[in-house]
Amino acid sequence: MALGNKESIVTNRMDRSLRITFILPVLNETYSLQQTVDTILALAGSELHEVLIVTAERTAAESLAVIKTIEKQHPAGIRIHRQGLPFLGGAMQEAFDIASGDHIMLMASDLETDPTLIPAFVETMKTGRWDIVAGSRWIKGGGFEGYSRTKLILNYFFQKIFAILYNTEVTDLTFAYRLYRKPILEGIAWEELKHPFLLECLLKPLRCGARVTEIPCRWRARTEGTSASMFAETFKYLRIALKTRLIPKSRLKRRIS
Ligand SMILES: Nc1nc2c(ncn2[C@@H]2O[C@H](COP(=O)(O)OP(=O)(O)OP(=O)(O)O)[C@@H](O)[C@H]2O)c(=O)[nH]1
Ligand SMILES: [Mg+2]
Repeated sequence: MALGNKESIVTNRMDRSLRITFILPVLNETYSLQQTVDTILALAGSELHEVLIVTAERTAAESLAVIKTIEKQHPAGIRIHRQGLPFLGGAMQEAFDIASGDHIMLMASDLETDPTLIPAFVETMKTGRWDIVAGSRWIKGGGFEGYSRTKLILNYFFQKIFAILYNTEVTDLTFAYRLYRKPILEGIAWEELKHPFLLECLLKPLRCGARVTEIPCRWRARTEGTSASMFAETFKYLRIALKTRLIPKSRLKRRIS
């Protein structure tokens, strides 16, 4: 029996590969990075377009050695980029610019973004009309393991403030585990170079009208290396949230000269 128009559109969306660029920024991970890449390659199947590993000048020699091994193990599908801009925000801004897939998966290589959840992101993106599928630690099924108490309390209140400011039902605006339709990121004028970029890259698309849904994720503290995020930077999240809320929509996009 021939499919009706509506049914065939849905079937096409399910069948078509998302062609995902998985962005993996790396500073000091070794086995966590290897496990992240292995899991992506095992689970992403035909949805995979490329794994884009972003390194910095200060990426540890041990991590660079693991990256070399990964390149040898998987000559196709792995791309390495040495960032020019500084810090995590700089790494992500450049990765957004050079990613060549149709979708972008924002994640980390320290296993705090559990790679076994990739199929849940893919399925949610394929079955809804979403621009962004975001991981949330604050909905049923999500959570934190090994997060500091002070950070947890701050995180709770920040989420509430951001949700009110942006009049959104999104419950986790700072967890950088998200699957984006690439066009929703294109042309946006980014400014943060450090960790608050992870908030900016959800708030600016939201202000541009992005349709966002969430899936539950459990965050588990890394078992190797250290976080590069500075507690003193925490209040910069408030600054970018306020600034992004107040600037006119016309200034959210880069000017084309
Ligand atoms: N290329 C690159 N990667 C980075 C940089 N800073 C952090 N990363 C990587 O980005 C990922 C997330 O960074 P973390 O510092 O763990 O940040 P976080 O988990 O959001 O912060 P916490 O909640 O404080 O742990 C990790 O895999 C880091 O190795 C950077 O400047 N350049
Ligand atoms: Mg981390």
